[in-house]
Amino acid sequence: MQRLTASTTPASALQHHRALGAPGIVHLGLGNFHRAHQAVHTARALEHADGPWAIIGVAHSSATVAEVMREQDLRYGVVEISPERTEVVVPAVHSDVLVAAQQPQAVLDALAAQETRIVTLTITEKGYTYSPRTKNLDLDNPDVRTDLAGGLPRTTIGRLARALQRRTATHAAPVTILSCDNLTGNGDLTGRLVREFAAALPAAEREDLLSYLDTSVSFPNGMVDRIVPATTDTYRAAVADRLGLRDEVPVPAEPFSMWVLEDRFAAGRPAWEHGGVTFTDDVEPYELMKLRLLNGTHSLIAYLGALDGCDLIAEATARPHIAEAARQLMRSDYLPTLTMPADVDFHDYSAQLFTRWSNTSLGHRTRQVGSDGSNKLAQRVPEPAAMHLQSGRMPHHLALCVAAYLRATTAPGTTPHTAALVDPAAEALRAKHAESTGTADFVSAALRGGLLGDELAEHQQFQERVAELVDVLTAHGVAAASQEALQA
Ligand code: CS2
Repeated sequence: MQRLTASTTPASALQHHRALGAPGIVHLGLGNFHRAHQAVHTARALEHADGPWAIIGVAHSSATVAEVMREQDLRYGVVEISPERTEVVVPAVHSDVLVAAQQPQAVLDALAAQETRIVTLTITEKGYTYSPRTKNLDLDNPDVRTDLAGGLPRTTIGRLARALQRRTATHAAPVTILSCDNLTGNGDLTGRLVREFAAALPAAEREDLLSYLDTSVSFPNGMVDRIVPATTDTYRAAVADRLGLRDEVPVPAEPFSMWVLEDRFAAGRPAWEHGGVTFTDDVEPYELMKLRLLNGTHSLIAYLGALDGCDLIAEATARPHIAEAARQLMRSDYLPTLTMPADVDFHDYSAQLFTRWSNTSLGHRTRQVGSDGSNKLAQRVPEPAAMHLQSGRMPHHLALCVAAYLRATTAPGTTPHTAALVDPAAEALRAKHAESTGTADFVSAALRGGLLGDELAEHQQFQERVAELVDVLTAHGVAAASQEALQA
């Protein structure tokens, strides 16, 4: 079978037919999410107006996708899949791909180039090298320290700061840095971390950079949403079936996609308003709605599902006790902490979430959503939990989410799906678990270790509730713990 390349891409699958123009965008984090979300919205915008919006995609360390994309003339298929239909589109918006671990100088050059107008990021929560407890740049992180000392940077924040320094010293052209990660106030946070990095530099290096940051660099906030599982042979087969071509790096995605952005671009942007993007002055209600109702509930479903023996999110959502726990988490614990965006109705949104989670064709795995909980939960649990606790109410389902995370992480042998979870904090949590005198002691040690911020680290009643639920999960399983959280 012929390979997917520029010359074999069928016109019917190609997402845009206009000129890409110069590479106005450098994207850090060439993962599946970027390739199925931002690339697709940008291709749609390019259908409306020509570039300069070709994208240079930068992989952080793995060269696999970049190498195959090069072999395929930077083409790949996005397989939009639901039980009703499967469609393959080819966004074709990349003009080059780089691998930061192998080509750090080329990455710095691309970020510092005058023609770069926007730098977009999907580097996941842990890529921001900040402390989930303080939300400040983690100055104890050895890579951050090395980047501050000079030489070619290894962290994303270091790379951004060093590239901005070079821009200041050369052309000083304005640029936008656009975070597309699931973090509260993702633009504000990125801007603050870059400033903290700049502030930690020697005085002689610091001043010009800080004033360039003030005058010429913007960090809009944004909310991104599309469920994008890992690639498997099923999706390679779907491209072969639909296009009659061999694509080694297709990206699966649900049909749904949403991107809400603040319109604060220092040096222009693609006509994304024609590419399905919503612009607003106030992204926060969208961000919090999505981070809590979708991502927070996703975590609960993933941990309860993995503990209950489910490989897939759709399988977990189909179990009535897990679905009920998810519904309660949304309605009782999350909704009261939200101001829903004016154009979104809670009932419609939550019903739509259930439909999306129940997409059985998608193959989204509990292990994918459940991995990296130590970085993800900090965005999804502490703030809403604290809001309830401050007004004297126990958020039982947030406690259940934390309990399920702790149980899944410290008893990986429970099912093959808990065994498959990957988390940078797992080892430390297991050590605490082994040393503790009982569940309450363990939960308190885990939370005092900074897992979920300062407020929950001090809240004894919350910790006791989490410990009770861990005990029920351990002794009686997921259905009993879901019932216990409900009865409260
Ligand atoms: C998920 C997200 O893995 C996770 O933590 O909750 O990746 C989720 O699928 C996306 O944010 C959907 O937009």
